[in-house]
Amino acid sequence: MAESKTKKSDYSSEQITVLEGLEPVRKRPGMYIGGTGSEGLHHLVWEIIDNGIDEALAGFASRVEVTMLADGGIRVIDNGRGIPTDIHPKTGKSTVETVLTVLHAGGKFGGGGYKVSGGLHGVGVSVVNGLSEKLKVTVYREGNVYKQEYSRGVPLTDLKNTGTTDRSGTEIIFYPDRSIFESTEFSYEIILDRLRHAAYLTKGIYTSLENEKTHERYSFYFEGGIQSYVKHLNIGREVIDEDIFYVDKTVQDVQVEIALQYTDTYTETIKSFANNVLNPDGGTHLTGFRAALTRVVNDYARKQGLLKEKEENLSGEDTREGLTAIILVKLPDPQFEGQTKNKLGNPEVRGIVEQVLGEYLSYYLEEHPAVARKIVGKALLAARARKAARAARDSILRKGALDGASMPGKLADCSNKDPKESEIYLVEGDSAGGSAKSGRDSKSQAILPLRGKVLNVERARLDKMLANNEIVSLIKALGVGIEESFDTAGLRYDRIIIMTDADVDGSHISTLLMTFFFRYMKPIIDGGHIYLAKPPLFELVRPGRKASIFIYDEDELEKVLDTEIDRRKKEGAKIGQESERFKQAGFIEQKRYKGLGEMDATQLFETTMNPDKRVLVQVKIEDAEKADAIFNKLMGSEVELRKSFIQTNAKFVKDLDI
Ligand code: 0RA
Repeated sequence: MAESKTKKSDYSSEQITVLEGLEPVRKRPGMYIGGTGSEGLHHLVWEIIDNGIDEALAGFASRVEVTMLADGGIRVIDNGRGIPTDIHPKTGKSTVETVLTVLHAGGKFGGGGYKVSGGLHGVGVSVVNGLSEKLKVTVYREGNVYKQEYSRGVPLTDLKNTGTTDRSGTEIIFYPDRSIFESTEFSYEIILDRLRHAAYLTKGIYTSLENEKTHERYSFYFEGGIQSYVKHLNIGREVIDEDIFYVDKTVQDVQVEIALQYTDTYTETIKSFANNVLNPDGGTHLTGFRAALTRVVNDYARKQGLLKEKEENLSGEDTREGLTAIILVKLPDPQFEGQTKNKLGNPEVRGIVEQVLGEYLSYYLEEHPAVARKIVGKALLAARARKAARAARDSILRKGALDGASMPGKLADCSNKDPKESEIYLVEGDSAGGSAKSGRDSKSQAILPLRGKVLNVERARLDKMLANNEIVSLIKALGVGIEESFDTAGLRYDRIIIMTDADVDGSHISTLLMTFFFRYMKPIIDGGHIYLAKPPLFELVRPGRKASIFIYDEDELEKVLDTEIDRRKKEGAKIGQESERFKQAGFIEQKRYKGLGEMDATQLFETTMNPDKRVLVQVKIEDAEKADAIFNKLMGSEVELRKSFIQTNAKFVKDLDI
């Protein structure tokens, strides 16, 4: 990531800073490409592609074509300027060789344009060379064709002029080093996804991918750029108007491109990019965007009398409900912040984005009164729903329903009131709940059975959720309140353990609960308080029916059986007449558990709740985020997806409020 401080406008070869050879790259590949697994492997492809994209951003290339060769290599061709072939004054070698053999000599030139490569993720093409068994470069430049080959970053030949051409550009073929990468198998889907996004974000570029082995091929060209991206994101969603707002404007060296469209969903999908790199945590461009949107929608609503003088302003959240937007800024010197560098930091960008969107969106609303009215109408609805939710919550709070004073009837609380020494089991169904209540250690373990309609938190708003007994019981039992009244200080249990059947329905219910925690009680997940209980899948019964072995997954079953059979063989037991493996292993029965309900209270405690023996899986924020994403997909407004989900999960959906 170290960059040479060169003046961008007058690039010349000597400005390439020569830092070091490629030995460090081979010694510590992880430092340059993040690792030697699949992600690191694909990083090599991104590096080459990004250089081609940079040529497109600088206005010199219009195509980036990738081929997964039948022999395992990757070929990337662009029609940019071609890597310069002149002799580099510092190295005395061609610039091609310099770019390909000197660390950090790559990306940072190209005539003052914006760059994808050499930025946040860019490490330079030399890194790819250093990590490749073989790399062949062909440059088409100023009428000539130049070629050179390398092995593990070391040139095998000089750069040779091999003929004439009327094209221009760069072609790189590389074979990742099998002694470095865990696998050198590239993924068509992963590369294709990258090329799709590159095409959305780089207006007018054509990208393509071909897999020579499978003969798959696909190409992308989006005349609309990020407008097409918004359209793509809204597939399956009901849009309030087909028209997509779009602006592309450069202010003080910062190019701002924004596309947006409203849908009739409750979800907000805003993706922000700086120099074509996604900023998952937003940053100054997103802040500017939000400020402008809130202001413009409110101004319009007031001017049109849709918002009366006495009424309070629409909140930012209200104006973003159902919004899908892409924010793309390009700037000469992007600064990224935060531990993961996921956030754009350049302070000037905020005002510039706010100014550009402010000006063009208010103009757009004036020009499209029908769309404008729908947007404002939607925001007003969102505001009303928000107020209704608050009123519902306040009324419930007034009744004391959510505070700790009254505990839900179904809760079997533990006697110890010290949260540090208490845990609560959220149990699927009343029957398992009953067994859990009789089997538990009542001093430290509380039980809350959950059943019936568990709410679809994706589509339900807070007011509806608070009308749901299961959710209210849960909030009450935990003692943390909800939304504005949410406070982890009230948490009554150190561990919240979700205990469901080890089947599809069970996993759906835990998905649902995790989604709820993710949306409304994130700090509890961050605090490491949420766990999944793991009930056994099998019981191996010994002769005499004493001290059964409980098994928690299929692999473990095979291992235990193998070990037992081996042990018995060594002891000289006669094995072989018995057909079933559990019998060969000396057990008299192998039981398969389908649900918690099949165990009696003692078994349930011993296998799943006894702190000395049980298996708990801590829910990490990534797990909850995944659950949330699954939920969005399945329960969101994508009609077709939902239909097929409902068809395959009839029992689960019956319990959902969708
Ligand atoms: C150094 C300088 C220039 C372009 C490139 C490298 C370049 C590298 C790659 C890698 C793949 N495709 C590429 N295309 C270009 C600037 C060229 C100039 O100023 O003429």
